[in-house]
Amino acid sequence: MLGVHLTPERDAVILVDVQNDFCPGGALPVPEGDRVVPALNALLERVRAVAVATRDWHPPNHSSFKPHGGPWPVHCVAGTAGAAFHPALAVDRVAHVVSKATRPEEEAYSGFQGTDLAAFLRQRGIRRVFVGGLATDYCVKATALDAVKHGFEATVLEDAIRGVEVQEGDCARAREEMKRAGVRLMRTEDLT
Ligand code: VGL
Ligand code: ZN
Repeated sequence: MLGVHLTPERDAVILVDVQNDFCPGGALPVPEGDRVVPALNALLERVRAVAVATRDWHPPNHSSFKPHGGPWPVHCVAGTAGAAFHPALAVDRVAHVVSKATRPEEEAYSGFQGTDLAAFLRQRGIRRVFVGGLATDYCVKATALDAVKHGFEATVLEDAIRGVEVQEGDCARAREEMKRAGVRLMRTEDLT
């Protein structure tokens, strides 16, 4: 098997927005969103890498919310149960939590936007990031593209992501856009 070996000296796994509101039953549910949890947990159990988790962490009056002129239902309000990580996610493996889009006028699909994520990774000597979570066509895509822009080698874990698919084909287009930008797509089973 053509596998990639991960080491915590060089590699980080980024868990993007694995939060209750993005899972079935949540405020902005991603179809099968909860399915990323066992895939990511199994990966973190098997490989040695620095794990980082991002979370959408909005104020109640965030500009992305429909009542405030935005496109989305109210979701991931800081401190609420909907904003909490999925209860089964292996948060004990997570070395650093990154909260994003924390101010009313600031939207941040990327975990790098307005956060200390790049600085944290650089400080730890990380050169490669492996990205999974929610949602493929929004925060996963934006985070992977920004990782490349920040000079990291970025891989998206195809079996550990799910998308919103507001328009049919959004996830397929997101994958193409990521590939064009130099993001690699791999399955978690190909990592050791
Ligand atoms: C996200 C829509 C709105 C995401 C966040 O995590 O992909 N999508 N806020
Ligand atoms: Zn949001």
